[in-house]
Amino acid sequence: MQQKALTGIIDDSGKLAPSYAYKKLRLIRRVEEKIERLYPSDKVKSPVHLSIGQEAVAVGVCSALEETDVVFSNYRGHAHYLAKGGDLNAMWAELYGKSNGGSGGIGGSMHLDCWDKGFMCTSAIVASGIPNAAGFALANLMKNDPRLTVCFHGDGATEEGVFWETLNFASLKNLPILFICENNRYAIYSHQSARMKSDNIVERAQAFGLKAERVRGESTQDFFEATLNASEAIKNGSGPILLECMTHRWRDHVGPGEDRHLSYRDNTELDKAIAQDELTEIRNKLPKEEVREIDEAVETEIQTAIEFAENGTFPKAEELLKNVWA
Ligand SMILES: Cc1ncc(C[n+]2csc(CCOP(=O)(O)OP(=O)(O)O)c2C)c(N)n1
Ligand SMILES: [Mg+2]
Repeated sequence: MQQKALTGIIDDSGKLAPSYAYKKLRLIRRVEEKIERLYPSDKVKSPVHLSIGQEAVAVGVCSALEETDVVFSNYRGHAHYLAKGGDLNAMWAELYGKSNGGSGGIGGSMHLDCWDKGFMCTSAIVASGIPNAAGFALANLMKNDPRLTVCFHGDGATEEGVFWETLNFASLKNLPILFICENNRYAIYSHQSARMKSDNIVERAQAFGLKAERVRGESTQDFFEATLNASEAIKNGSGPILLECMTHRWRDHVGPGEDRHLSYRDNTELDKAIAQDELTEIRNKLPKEEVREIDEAVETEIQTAIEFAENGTFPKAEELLKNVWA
């Protein structure tokens, strides 16, 4: 906690500092808005799954972690990557398919990593990060390495068998792992109620012997506090914990733009979520001058990343199979 105070992550009262939270939330929002704007130009070479609306989970959770803790994520991973401190230049170049991208330009938006900052990987395959994260946690346990492993996944990922197999194994072996279920209620265009008999991910996780709870509210501070408590418990040997974080995806499942015209969800529900935007709420609490400075710094950071990506070169055709194992 002392380190968090020194780096401005928490304020004097021990809460997540509004200026820190705002800077992260703003960076993530503006990065994704810029991606949306650039997308039609075909500069972004892969599909994108935007987290606009869900940023509070990523920022709340990652701000509570230590830099050495390690995050695994899914294809909707821009927010997790940036909240954990992932390098924006490397991310933008990766989106542009350039060699100076984090995965050498061959992974795209769904395959991000930044090991220096404890961000292991994202993956396009639903639930595939879950057993990988548990394997990492098991290795750490066996090596007496105190790092926490954090695994972000969606509500839809809990419908994969491997999710429950992993919970069973993690619980059995008392693995030091935190599962963050980002429940935006949808898997592509299907509501949770069309996919599950009852809305009880937490109860089902508890049946495997895990501590599991739904986070009380949907603010950055709520996610921060829940993660701090869970992280402390896990580091003291509690075994795995699952936090269900309720949230709202504002954009289409994949690609830029909204999806209101598809009429698969109640747009008034979406309007309500947008009206309660966490970013705006925190922004309104900060002095105007501070907001202006943060906004300017964020725009400069994004512009620098775009230039970094523009200046990169595409990987050579002969490099295509370089990292293929078999
Ligand atoms: C194994 C597998 N099955 C199906 C898909 C297609 N698919 C991509 S995203 C997705 C929905 C996942 O929903 P959720 O886990 O709730 O995450 P969200 O997209 O809401 O963030 C599906 C079914 C896939 N990529 N991988
Ligand atoms: Mg979902």
